[in-house]
Amino acid sequence: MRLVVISNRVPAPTAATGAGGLAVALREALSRTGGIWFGWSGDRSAERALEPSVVQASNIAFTTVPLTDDDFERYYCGYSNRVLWPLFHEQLHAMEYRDTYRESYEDVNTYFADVVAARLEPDDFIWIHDYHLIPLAEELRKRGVTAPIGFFLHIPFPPFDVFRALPKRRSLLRSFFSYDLVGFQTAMDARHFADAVTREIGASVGEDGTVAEMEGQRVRFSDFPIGIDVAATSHTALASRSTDTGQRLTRALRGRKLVIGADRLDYTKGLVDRFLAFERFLEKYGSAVDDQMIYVQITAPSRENVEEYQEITRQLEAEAGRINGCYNSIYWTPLRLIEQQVPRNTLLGYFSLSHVGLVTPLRDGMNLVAKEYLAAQTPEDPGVLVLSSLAGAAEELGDSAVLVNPYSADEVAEGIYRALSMPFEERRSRWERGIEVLESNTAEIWRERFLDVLQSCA
Ligand code: GDG
Repeated sequence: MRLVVISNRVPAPTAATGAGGLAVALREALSRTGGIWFGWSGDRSAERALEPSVVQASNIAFTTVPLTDDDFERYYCGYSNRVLWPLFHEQLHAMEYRDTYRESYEDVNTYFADVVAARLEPDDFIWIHDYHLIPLAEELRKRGVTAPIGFFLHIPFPPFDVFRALPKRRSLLRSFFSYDLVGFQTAMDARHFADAVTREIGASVGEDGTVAEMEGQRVRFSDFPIGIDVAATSHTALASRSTDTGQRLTRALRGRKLVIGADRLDYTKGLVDRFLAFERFLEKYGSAVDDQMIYVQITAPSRENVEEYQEITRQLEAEAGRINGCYNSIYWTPLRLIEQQVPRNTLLGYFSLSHVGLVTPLRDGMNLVAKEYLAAQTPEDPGVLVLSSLAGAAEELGDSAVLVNPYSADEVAEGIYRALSMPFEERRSRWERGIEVLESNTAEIWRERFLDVLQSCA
């Protein structure tokens, strides 16, 4: 038995261990059984490749192909990031549909299928990741692949009333039926999926809501909330407190409490609304917290070629300048915007030294920052997570975080104040509940649960 993982991007073999939880979890799964990690190399070239480039690192073959400029514009920036990403996050105003995007999406999935199908062995099983590659199993089946194929959607599945805004959506829904198993982040996503396939393409869903059937095709589906490596995250965070960067932050804080946010730069993360909520917090509580706290927002650049992302950068810079302009004084600048990717251990150290973690996406499949933030705290002085009720993580962490509606600046402002002033006993008991949840569903447990069910489909 050999595992074949397929995702839009494949991490460099050398980078995977330093990267976030997901890359590590998948790499571990691959190293256990040996296998292939296939996807886009991140390069663009004039022609698609007939033969992939393969870098063998111990028992894993990192197998990649380039995209053409057209593929990049239409499949990646277009259908994946301007259609499916906003649609699935219920941000219809950001959706920009074109038939040419959809055609390119389908075409790149056939390109991937051609390259992968030629490299499969009889007892392989295949795990496909995320919204870029929904039709891939169907294309593999057309090429005679009979291996078990699983799919995991990292982002939310939208309610049917939102989903039906997608033009020509039926074939996308039908393509889910070529999988043996489809995993979602939350039970709500799985329900939305069941609703869409029954209402749109007349599938029937079994009473327990985990099997859908259509024209003789049958797919199992369920929620498999993604986890993190709690022990490694906590260990790295603790170790990072006493490094130079950790000590430098402690000195810079001069006893002030740190509110921290760290997000990929993306409109779904609700950063502009978060800044406005922080302004509301300063309006309401500014005199009480004057020079007693600072808010640091780290935004790691992403998808820089997509115009909307450049626009958020401009908005954030303008808002940060305006808010600081209103509230800073000779001794206090309340908001600091750091527009760069911080090394992972430094970031976890910052989480550990902070008092409040601010995670307020407008919608999110799960949100690993929320989980990493809790794992980075210590029982001696745990920080408080202020979490959007619209993040998938809220389904598991509702008892341990201060839940807020990210669309309400008042609620977020109050959440920040409540977190900053929360008594030790309450902080500790909330954190303990959170850690218990995280330990009961680590990255390893998530992966093994999914692969066990997938194997049982063989
Ligand atoms: C998708 C879904 C789902 C952030 N800033 C820095 C940095 N990060 C790391 C975090 C975390 C990762 O990036 C972000 O993960 P999220 O889960 O928050 O968000 P997406 O990238 O949108 O991921 C999401 C996830 O897939 C997994 O299924 O949870 O809902 O959208 O690990 O720590 N890392 C470093 N520097 C930074 O400045 N090193």
